[in-house]
Amino acid sequence: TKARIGVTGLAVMGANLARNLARHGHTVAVHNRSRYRTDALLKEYGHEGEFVACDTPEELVAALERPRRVLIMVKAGAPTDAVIEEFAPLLEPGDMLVDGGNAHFLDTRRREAALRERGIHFVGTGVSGGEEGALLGPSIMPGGSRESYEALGPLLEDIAAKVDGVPCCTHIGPDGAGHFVKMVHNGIEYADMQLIAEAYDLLRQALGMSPAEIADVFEEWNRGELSSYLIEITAEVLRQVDAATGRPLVDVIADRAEQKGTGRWTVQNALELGVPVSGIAEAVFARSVSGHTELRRAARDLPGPADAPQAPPAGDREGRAEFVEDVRRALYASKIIAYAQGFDQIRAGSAEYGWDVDPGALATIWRGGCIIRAVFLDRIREAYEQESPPVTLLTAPLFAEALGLAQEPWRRVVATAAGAGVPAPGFSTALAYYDSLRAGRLPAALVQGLRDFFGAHTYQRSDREGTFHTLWSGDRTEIEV
Ligand code: NBP
Repeated sequence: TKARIGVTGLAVMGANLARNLARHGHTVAVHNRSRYRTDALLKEYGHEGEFVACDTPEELVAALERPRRVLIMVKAGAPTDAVIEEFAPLLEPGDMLVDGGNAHFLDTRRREAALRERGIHFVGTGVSGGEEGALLGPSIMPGGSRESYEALGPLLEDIAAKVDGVPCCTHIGPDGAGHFVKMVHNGIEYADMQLIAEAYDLLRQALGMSPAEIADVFEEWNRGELSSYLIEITAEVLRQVDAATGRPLVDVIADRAEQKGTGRWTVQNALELGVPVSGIAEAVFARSVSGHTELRRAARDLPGPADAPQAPPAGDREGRAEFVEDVRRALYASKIIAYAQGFDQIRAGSAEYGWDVDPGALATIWRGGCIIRAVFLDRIREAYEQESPPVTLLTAPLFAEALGLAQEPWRRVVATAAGAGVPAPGFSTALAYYDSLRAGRLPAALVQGLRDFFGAHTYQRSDREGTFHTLWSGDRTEIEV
């Protein structure tokens, strides 16, 4: 019998996806550029299911039933192009090449267009959940043609995570749509982690709580509306003690956050589309600030507030509990903003590239398997399933109510952070966005006035139609242009 699917690229992700497929009863043909990985997979896990070890791309292709499905799990970038060039000539019209790597969606669009001309379906697929997700059930975001999803979808849905019996996999949209939403997913993940880190920092610095005490707080929060994978593992990381020094591990880890680039891609694309994703952008910049050792060293002696911290002192138990609750509400509100902005970007991208992405379906498949999995995504799904979906998630009834309850605590937290000199860029930018959208009038009017003054860029009036310019260097009368 022929294999149902082939996997090429058997590093950790490819090997785990191949095992996941085999464990679900599918015969999997496996191939890797260097044979040792194929051997290792067969030797250690060959008993888990039916594998067909292949030495060459030709062997892999020959081992597959038709239409052929080849899942590429190699390093993103040039290696992906190299592998596509190896396999494409061996395939026939109707066959599918699936890229499960972290490709940039514009590369996916290019590859899809080129392969479509050769009659091959190219399926750029976001896969989230890391190594463990790949093995036990990831969240899967396939793009590409609808036709390809008919042949591939059932297989992917089989190995995806399930929430309430619903697989965390759906057809996202044509060409680069799958990789696009995976990119924004990662951007949201950046924002979520930054907000969690700020909440921790405030409890630590303003209240003077220990990492273990803060772990207790996160464990408690994980039982409520914040319940999520990231909140859960925050408690675990904060509780970890370094074996070498006996200190909390979080105090020993160097405070420089690294990045692989998907957050940066998200913000670059948001700038192109003109979508304000300030929460994600601040998170990317916060990582970048943390890595600027030289800047930080140079600025270390700049003055801070004289009387920090501003939060309730150790004796004031009630006040301290109230502050912890304020931080929880600020975190939840800021999280709503960051997700709303990410979903705005998905809607804008979908319109720009002609994809018709269904945001409710996306929230559904992010409920499990992926890093941002959370109860909260069910609320987003519900918001988009309403008869008239909201223009922004902020005004969906449930979120509007949560923001209403949170807004005063949120202001207190941002004020406390500013007073105590604790940086909270994520909380602050989220609140500023909330207030900007709410504002009856924005000072953008003055910006337009300035632009007209120095560059004759003209302006519109709010009381009548037309385009106007004031003769700033003349008699300062207004003309219609
Ligand atoms: P890596 O990203 O470390 O890639 C290693 C694999 O690429 C090996 O199989 C290697 O073959 C192969 N490869 C390279 Br490098 N250049 C090649 C070439 N020119 N031709 C053929 N094969 C080549 O593997 P990974 O961490 O398993 O990730 C795979 C993909 O999944 C990446 O795109 C990654 O971004 C994405 N992803 C990773 C995660 C995660 O949590 N790690 C999550 C989601 C998505 P060799 O053995 O012969 O060197």
